[in-house]
Amino acid sequence: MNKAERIKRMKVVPVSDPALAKRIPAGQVLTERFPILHEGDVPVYDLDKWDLSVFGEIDKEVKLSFEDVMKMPQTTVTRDIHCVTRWSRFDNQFSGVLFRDFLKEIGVTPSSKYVMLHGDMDYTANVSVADLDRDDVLLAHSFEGEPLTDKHGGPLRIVIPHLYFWKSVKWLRGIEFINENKPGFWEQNGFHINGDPFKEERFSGEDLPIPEDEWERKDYD
Ligand SMILES: Nc1nc2c(c(=O)[nH]1)N[C@H]1C(S)=C(S)[C@@H](COP(=O)(O)O)O[C@H]1N2
Ligand SMILES: [Mo]
Repeated sequence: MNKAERIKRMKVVPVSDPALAKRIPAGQVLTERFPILHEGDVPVYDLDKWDLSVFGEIDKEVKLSFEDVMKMPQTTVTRDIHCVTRWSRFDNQFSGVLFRDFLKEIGVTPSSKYVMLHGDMDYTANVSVADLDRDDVLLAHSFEGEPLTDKHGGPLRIVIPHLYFWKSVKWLRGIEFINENKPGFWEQNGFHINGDPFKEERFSGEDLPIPEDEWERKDYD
C-alpha cells in the first residue's frame, strides 16, 4: 500500500476550521475510524462471574458484580479522545457510571492521591485521584448507545478523555488506591507518568519510535 492509499484507509480528516483545529493536540491527526489497540488477547467473559475489585488504601475493600455497576446512576458523556500513536477522534459518546458517583455509591472516601487501574490481560495504568474526580471520567459499558464490543474493552472500561487513551484501561477489573504514584504498564515502558495530550506528555525520556502507521495497521470497528 502506498502512502496515499494508507491515508485514505485511515480516513484522516483534514481540519482547517480553527475552532476544530484547537481540539486537536499537537502532533495528532484526526480520524473518523475507531482503531483497536491493545497488548495480548481479547478476554472472554462469563458476565455472571465477572467482578470489579476496589482495594488498597481505602477504608473498606469492595467487590462488585456487573449488575451492581449497572444499578448505579448512569451518565453519558461525549468527548474527544487522543491516542499517543497520533490519532484523535472527535465526539465519542460513552455511557456508564461517573467515577465520582461510583465512589459515592460504594461509600469509599480515598485517603490516597493515586490509583492503579488494573485491566485484563495484566494491563495497568496509573492515574491521580484528581484526574478521576471530574465530570467526564466514566466507568463505561456503552459506546454510541451500544454495549462496548469486546475489542473496545467490554463489558467495562474506564474512559479518561483528557489523558492519552492508553490510560483508558479496557476490561477493567481492579481499582487500587495507592499512597505513592508509580508507573503502570506503558509508563514503565517509556511513556509519560501523566499523559496529558495538550502538553504532549508522550514519553518519560527520549522519544520512542512509534511508526507513523502503527495504528493504521491495526483493526478498526
Ligand atoms: N486492558 C487493556 N486496556 C488498554 C490497553 C491494553 O493493552 N489492555 N491498551 C490501551 C491503549 S494503548 C489504547 S490506545 C486504548 C485503545 O482503546 P481502543 O482499542 O478502544 O481504541 O486502550 C488502552 N487500554
Ligand atoms: Mo495506545
